[in-house]
Amino acid sequence: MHKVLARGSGSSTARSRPHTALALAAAGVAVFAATVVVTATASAGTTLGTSAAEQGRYFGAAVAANKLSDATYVGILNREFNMVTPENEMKWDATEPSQGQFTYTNADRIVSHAQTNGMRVRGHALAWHSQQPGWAQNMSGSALRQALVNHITQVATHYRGKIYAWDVVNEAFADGGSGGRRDSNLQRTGNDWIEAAFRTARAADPGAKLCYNDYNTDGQNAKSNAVYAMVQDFKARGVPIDCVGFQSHFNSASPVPGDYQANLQRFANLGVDVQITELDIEGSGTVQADSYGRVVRACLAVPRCTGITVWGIRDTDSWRASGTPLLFDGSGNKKPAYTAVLNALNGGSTPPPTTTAPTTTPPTSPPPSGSGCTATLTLSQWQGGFVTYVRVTAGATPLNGWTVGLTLPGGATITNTWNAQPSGTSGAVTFRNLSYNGQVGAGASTEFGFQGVGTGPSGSATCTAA
Ligand code: 9MR
Repeated sequence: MHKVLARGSGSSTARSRPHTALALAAAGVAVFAATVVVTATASAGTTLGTSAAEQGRYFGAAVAANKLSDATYVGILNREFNMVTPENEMKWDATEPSQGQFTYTNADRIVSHAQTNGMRVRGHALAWHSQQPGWAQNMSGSALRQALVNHITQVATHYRGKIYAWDVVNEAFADGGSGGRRDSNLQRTGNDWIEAAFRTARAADPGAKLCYNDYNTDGQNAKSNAVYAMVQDFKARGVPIDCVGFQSHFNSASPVPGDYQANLQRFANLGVDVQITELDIEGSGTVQADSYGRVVRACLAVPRCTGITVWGIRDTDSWRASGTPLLFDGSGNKKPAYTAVLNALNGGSTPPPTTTAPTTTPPTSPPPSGSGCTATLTLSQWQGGFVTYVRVTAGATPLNGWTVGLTLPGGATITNTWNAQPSGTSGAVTFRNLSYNGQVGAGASTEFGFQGVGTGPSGSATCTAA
């Protein structure tokens, strides 16, 4: 059930991104590896995924396993997106249709497609009042609590190491002005069911970011205030929570709220990442396109907004197809909304981040003549935060795995890494390749990146072939 609240419309303000040349200059921070910076800036991305990656974000889509045999669908998916969310395949009714009998076939197909094609996965959803199997719907009390904990343990363990972020709990708060929890069989097991779910998920997959996900929380209102209070309480008490997902299903009765960016920012200020998790906006033409652009600019203006996922690929793939809410039409053509999103990711009407003259000569990195590899850093620094891109280039021998080492300045903390596995978040850190980008041909290169708070690394990086 959605959109029972109609919010007042409001115009969202276009904001410039924080990591502009101005911010760089004001911060007086060295930008180096000039050649790479110029390349990255001059060649604005031409797909949603690459353009988002240039901003240190991902761009994802909800994917249905039964569409992976549709060539047009897969063509767009592989070209445009670098994150996937299984639309239904990881839900409780799909993964545990009979108690204790787990079925992962369809979800595994999506995860495997993602891994093969260099995409990451948002897991959706471990605990939800809806789409429960019949046997769970009929349970209550401690038996249901135990079944939920077992479900989370089993599913999160099955996918351990393969999930970027889990929607651990979905839609647990009530609509309207009550500011309370939604009544459900899960809620009736005790108010601590949400924290029990998060603690269980952390134990099963310590490497996944753990998110709370909901709708009608996109602006400040009684419902989002209640979620905010829960996140604040979890942070204060050490309940593991890393991110909050804002579904962002919009239509004319429930448009992008005027305080969308401010609402994302206030959650980020609690010390969690924020993600736009199920974006769709009903409509067409420039009106729809403008709303999409506003959403993207809001995310880019919030340093801890780590990515955007649209809830389907073509309009005909949407669970609300009649509202034509997505970026591609039924034939797979790009809509004006697509162009608005891409332009927003590439800087839109705000000036692109002009490259500041390098104050440090980059360690020039011709492909190494011997075996081994080199790592070249590109730093984008703004007041309080940074994004670092690292290009790994193979020498004369192809790489079968690589490790990059660097030291972060004191006070710097990594909050998000993509395309590599970091060993830590501060001080001396190493980054290992993931399963899909360890193999690099002789003289070829691959890129990973990380985002953080504080001052980004301005020294050199080591690269070691596995
Ligand atoms: O897109 C999903 C659709 O195929 C299912 O029939 C529906 C059943 O509840 O769930 C849809 O996905 C929902 C998501 O899991 C949670 N937030 C609302 C989504 C629909 O917008």
